[in-house]
Amino acid sequence: MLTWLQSGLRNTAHDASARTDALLHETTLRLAVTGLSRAGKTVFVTSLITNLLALGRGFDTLPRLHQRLAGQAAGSGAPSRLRSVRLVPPGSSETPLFDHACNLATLTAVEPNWPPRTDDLTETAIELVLDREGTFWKHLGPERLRLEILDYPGEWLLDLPMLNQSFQAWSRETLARLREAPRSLACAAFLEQLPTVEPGARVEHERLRRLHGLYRDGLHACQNEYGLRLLQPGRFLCPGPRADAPFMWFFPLDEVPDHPLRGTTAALLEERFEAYKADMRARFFETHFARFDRQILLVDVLGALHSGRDAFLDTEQALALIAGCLTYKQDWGSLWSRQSAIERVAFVATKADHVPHNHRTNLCHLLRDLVEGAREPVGKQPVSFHTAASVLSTTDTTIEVDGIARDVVRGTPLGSGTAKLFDPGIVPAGRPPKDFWSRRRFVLPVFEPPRMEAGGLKGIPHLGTDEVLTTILSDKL
Ligand SMILES: Nc1nc2c(ncn2[C@@H]2O[C@H](COP(=O)(O)OP(=O)(O)O)[C@@H](O)[C@H]2O)c(=O)[nH]1
Ligand SMILES: [Mg+2]
Repeated sequence: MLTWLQSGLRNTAHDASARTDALLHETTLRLAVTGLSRAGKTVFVTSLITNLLALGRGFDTLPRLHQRLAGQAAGSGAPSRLRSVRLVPPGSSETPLFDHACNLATLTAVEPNWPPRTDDLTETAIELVLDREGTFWKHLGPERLRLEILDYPGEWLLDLPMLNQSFQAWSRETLARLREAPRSLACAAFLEQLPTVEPGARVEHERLRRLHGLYRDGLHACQNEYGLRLLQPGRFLCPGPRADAPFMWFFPLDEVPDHPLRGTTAALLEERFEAYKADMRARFFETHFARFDRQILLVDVLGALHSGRDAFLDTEQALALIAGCLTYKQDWGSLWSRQSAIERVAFVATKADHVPHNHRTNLCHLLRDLVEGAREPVGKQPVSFHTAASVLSTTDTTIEVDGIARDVVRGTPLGSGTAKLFDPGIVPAGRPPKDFWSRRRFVLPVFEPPRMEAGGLKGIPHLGTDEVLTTILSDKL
């Protein structure tokens, strides 16, 4: 009994001292990274962590950050305030761990490849130990900046407006959109079967499950075959955990009555819709989204530009919706009562190594136009715009066409083994004019990542990720 009491007291004293230490010496920031699928989130986080760890080993992998930490004396070889960097070992969190080691191993393999697809929220933490600035504060000893990095699918943010919608309103809005080309083509099988479902009839479980499958397949076809992005519900595309539980088996329904009778199709689908909203609210919006301090939003602007007009306009609308979620406090019911506002947002056009150097400024202007044109003004918190390539996989070069110099990039298409020149064409500095779409554009190639030292100890070549990080953290460095 005495030993138990002694150990209890020791633990309490230890906890209190750890809390005081954290209060004095530790700053924690929850840094969320999102973007629609294939925007480059996994690669971005892998590159950032690898380069932070390499910076801690003394390699100048993130020059902007290094400069910021060396302060006035930067450039004169002055020591940076950074003492060390480490990945914080996982504790007992319920959130799946971001698999940095596995992603890095794939990128730095003898035959380098891109990390596998992910569609769930994952988390990891990295700790920077920094000398304090100013003679007085130095007496307190070094401080720790703990970055809790969360990678989550941007598709989930597209569900935010659904939280305030009834099943009836959502169905009406969704079906109106679905009946327009090219959605109507991708969802033809679902739209053909929908009239066979009678909202007031008794539930036929197998038929409803089949219709749900057709709706879900239709959304996938919208994304994969037509490059469309404004698709709901987001978890039908990026399921995350509990992907196939019965509450997910719904689809939009024509003519939903105001108060569907129990036991009817409309009542069951409405019940599932409400259960889906409650689950999204509890598992994501209130637990994670409401607690982010900083947000990095990655956008594959070039990918959208090369997918044609319909895909581009749809991505633009999805981006407007997401940007609105991040930069505005709207009346999303009780959600915001638990939210500490996102303090900074960085918008990043990714995969900028697909275009040569002199096109990257236009790319940044285009991103800004897409976001700021969506809503005016963009919000109260600091917002910044960047272009980046998390893993620089090309080199810039110039060729001559009919006596005129043209800037292009050189890279090795994945699996081809031979480097090729790639001319991506003009990147417009704002929303493209109508005639832009009549020009022929080809699908952007997937380039092989560059050969790197196994383990990435010296870091990963990149473009601009240091600028993104330094901007989003500047007030804490
Ligand atoms: N060339 C190039 N390709 C990239 C870069 N970042 C991502 N990609 C490509 O985009 C794909 C999707 O990236 P990923 O990080 O998995 O996207 P996520 O779905 O947002 O996590 C990768 O498999 C690569 O082919 C980059 O910096 N340069
Ligand atoms: Mg991913």
